[in-house]
Amino acid sequence: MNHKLMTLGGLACLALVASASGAPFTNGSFEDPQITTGTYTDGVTPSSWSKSTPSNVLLFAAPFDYANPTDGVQGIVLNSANGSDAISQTFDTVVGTTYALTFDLGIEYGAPKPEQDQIYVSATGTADQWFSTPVSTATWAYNTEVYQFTATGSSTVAEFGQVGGFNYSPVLDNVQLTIVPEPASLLLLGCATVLMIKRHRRA
Ligand SMILES: [Ca+2]
Repeated sequence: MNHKLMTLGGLACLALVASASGAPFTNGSFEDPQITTGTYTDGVTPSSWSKSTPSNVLLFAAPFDYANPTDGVQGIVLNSANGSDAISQTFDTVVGTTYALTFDLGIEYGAPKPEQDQIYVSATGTADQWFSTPVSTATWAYNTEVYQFTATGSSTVAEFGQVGGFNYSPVLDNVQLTIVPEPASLLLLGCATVLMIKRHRRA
């Protein structure tokens, strides 16, 4: 392989690595836009997200009597009083790459008896998966959960929702998108090998 081809190979690898780690998933902590401290509203949609219609997805800012954020000062309640509520975001993905959505899932504080809610998470081309909240307690309990999907397109829609039937509602915060290590690591290893060969040939 001549130097020109190897340089092109190296650049291609760098471009692949850049695109594989640049998914612009944003506002997973629901901190934007900032609402008044101690209030909640279904009239504001968190930036970068879309809500189902009709929707009673509540954006809240601590201190709030019924829910507590796990990251920052704001979070959302998928308010089951409305029957069915969902929130979704569309973001760039690389076909064939596996991603993990991690999130903190709680339940509204104040349930008069132990209650456990469920939400579903879905992503384009991947089956829905259901997650249970902690059983309601006198503390701000939550579970950190992980949903994995393999991208089938250059953009993916991920949705978090519930279908009602609960007296108290699921609380969601701290949604983060990461690439599952294997493909990226292998790609980096391949690129490192190309670059090392290139450097060795130059020496
Ligand atoms: Ca937050």
